Amino acid sequence: MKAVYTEHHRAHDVADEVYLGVAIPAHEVVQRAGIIRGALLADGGFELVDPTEHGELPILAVHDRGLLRFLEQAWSEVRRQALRRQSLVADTYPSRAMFEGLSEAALARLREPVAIGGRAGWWGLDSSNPIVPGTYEAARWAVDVALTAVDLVLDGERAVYGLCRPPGHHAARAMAAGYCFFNNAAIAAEAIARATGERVAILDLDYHHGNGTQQIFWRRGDVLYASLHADPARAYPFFLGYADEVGEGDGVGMNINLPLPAEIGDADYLAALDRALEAIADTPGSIVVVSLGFDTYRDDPMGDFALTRAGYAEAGRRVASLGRRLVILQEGGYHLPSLGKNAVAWLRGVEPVATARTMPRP
Ligand code: OKP
Ligand code: ZN
Repeated sequence: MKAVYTEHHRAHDVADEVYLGVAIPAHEVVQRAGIIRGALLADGGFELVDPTEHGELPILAVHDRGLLRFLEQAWSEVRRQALRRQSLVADTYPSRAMFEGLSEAALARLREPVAIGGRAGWWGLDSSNPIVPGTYEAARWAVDVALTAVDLVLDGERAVYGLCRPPGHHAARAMAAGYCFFNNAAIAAEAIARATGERVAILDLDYHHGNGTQQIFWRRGDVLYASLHADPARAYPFFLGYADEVGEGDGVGMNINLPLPAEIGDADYLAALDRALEAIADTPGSIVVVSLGFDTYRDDPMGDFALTRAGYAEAGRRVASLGRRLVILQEGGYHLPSLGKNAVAWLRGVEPVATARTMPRP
């Protein structure tokens, strides 16, 4: 299997994140991608491919131009103001209750502030998502990783893995959030929809609900979003991800949330996966984008699921059995000792050793 990877992810080098008001060691760290890359190379069944640059247009097909500009400018602004810090976290977020009672017209007059602390709040959601000097560079390349995986699949590959870092599924049209800046999977799905004219399905298997992907395609009848994730009643992103969120307008029925309980194991998880796969099989289209997270692993420090490596291999097999082409993009997963082996197990489930390595070529 081809795997798209670039060292540019290293530019997004975060030391700490803010959790309930205190700095803790960051979860979404540089080592994550190197560990997965190393495991792919050690396995031998993967061909590493460099991403190619795709420019701003595919990003602007999904995201607000203001978000792109903010992320591009944030660090030079921090430097210009001579703020002495290694990372930028918003000072003030525009909470919904602040605007209670305002008319649509008054809401429409709300504007991006000039001060950097306010700008970060305007384009952000949560305090766990610091911006560092190389964030923009890395986030742009993560999009290029995803779009290169799309190119390869459109050129005929059956399944391609994009080792995106930073991840993307919490980023909405006009918002960065939860370690995510640009929504790699949404940008990939939009590019596929435009290139093929077909419907596209996004299967989100990260532990967290992909609120950003849901938001971007909420009213779209041509993009199916199906997600298995921790019940938002107990887990980030807290405010979205419930089963009754089904889409609106043309998108009614094209958003499927399967919130899951703590301690869920392989058997119950795979049963939920089958429900999502049935919905995908019922939707026309030949390509599925997978948002793949390993924070569902039993030892993950952030998740509370109890999945095993064997469960990942089976999940990969079942997704492959859809018989559709797959653009598989990395999202979360924070248990460093298991991350590489879990990725290999999942991807080998899609493309077993026998086909990749030992079957004679015609
Ligand atoms: C990103 B992805 C816990 C705070 C968590 C952000 C979580 C982002 C997860 N210390 N806040 O979906 O894996
Ligand atoms: Zn996650």
